[in-house]
Amino acid sequence: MSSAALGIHPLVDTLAARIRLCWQELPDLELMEVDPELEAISGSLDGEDLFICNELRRSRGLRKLHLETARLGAGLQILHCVFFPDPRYDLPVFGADIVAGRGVVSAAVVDLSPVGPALPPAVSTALEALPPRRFSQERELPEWGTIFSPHVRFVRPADAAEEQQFVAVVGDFLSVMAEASRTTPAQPIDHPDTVNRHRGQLSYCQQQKRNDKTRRVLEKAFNPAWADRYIEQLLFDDPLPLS
Ligand code: BLA
Repeated sequence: MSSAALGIHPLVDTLAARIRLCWQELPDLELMEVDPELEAISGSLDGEDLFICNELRRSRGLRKLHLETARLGAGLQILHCVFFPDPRYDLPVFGADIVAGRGVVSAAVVDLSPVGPALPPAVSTALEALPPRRFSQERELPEWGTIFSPHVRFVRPADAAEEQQFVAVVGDFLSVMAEASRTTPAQPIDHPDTVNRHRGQLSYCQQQKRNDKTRRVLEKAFNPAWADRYIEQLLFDDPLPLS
């Protein structure tokens, strides 16, 4: 079935395509198996269609590339995407979240988030050099949002032109991430910087798990135990211990 027939907002569709295109440009791209129970989830809730599609890859410097597209209940469509770095590489976390309902995008977030006190200098420099892109409705970050970089964009796109502009911002951030993943060297697994980045990624995952809005939607669509397992094992699984 086409995504339009499934009722997916065009912004979700366009961004998913943009992210898959970026994957193709990443070095040493590999498929990663998704738990068959979680790859394509469909069901119904109060007579509404419900489905979730999960795609996983990995590539040089990135332990897990996750793209989730979902339609949950009455007209709620979500794109969730995270590129988790391998802690041996000095790379940020790429994260994006789009929440649309009844044709309106209420939240569009994208960031390259640090796993230490600051972003890698080359990443900061590249982000600072991006073309300025303005949105009429900027949104305020929640209290757990201290994990995001100063470059985070969190907006409510006002119209189709701003939606297209958000796609451009995501494209900009993806290019910076792809370039960094091509050029950043690996450090030893027991290097103090690796250990610190591992800790930083754990804390990124912990903060994201404080987003009650994600948990509430999943609990309502499924149940609390399912939501908990899904968040812990797929959305924000901790990086493997270093030893
Ligand atoms: C907000 N995330 C939300 C909202 C919902 C979800 C319903 C509220 C929308 C709004 O305030 O307009 C739901 N997001 C989901 C669900 C999934 C999901 C169910 O990804 C997955 C199945 N969230 C992320 C990532 C980022 C992120 C990677 O998963 C950022 C990089 C951010 N989502 C994020 C932020 C908010 C949000 C900052 C606003 C939270 C708030 O205002 O309290």
